[in-house]
Amino acid sequence: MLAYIGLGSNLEGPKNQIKRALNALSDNQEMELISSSSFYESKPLLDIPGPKYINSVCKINTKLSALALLDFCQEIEESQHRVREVKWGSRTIDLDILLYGGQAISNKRLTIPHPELVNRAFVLLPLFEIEPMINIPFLGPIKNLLDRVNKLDVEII
Ligand code: ROI
Repeated sequence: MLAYIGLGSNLEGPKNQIKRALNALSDNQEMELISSSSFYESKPLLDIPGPKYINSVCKINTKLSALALLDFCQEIEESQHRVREVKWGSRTIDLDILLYGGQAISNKRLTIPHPELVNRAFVLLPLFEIEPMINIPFLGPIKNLLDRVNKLDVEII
């Protein structure tokens, strides 16, 4: 199954945090890392105080189920000492499954497509970079979504 994962970090060397998480994904025998976007820098969403974020999106091919993939993403977060303190708070690493094949999934642990995908230039821009022709289930061509968000303040680095 083809899946897309969004990565974000704004603590303890964000670029290295993202690189470490990408390495962990590519080291897993049950998936293949196909591509990953450039790194993008932006202020925390909603102007919540805190350091700037680095974000990236990667494409994988995996045999894992969506929930098993979520388990693995959370293992990576734990191994990089993600602490869940406050909602919307700063974090060393965040891995979000954005898309899993063309599937729509909705259960206690997982909503796919990721519900905030459409609102976030720091996700849409890197996804567009690696998959410019993709159609998001229910939402349509990524180009149309991108036209609707504010791309100011998201800088490719
Ligand atoms: N803001 C930015 N710019 N990038 C993120 O990855 C990010 N992640 C979050 C919140 C706290 C919503 N803000 C963010 O989880």
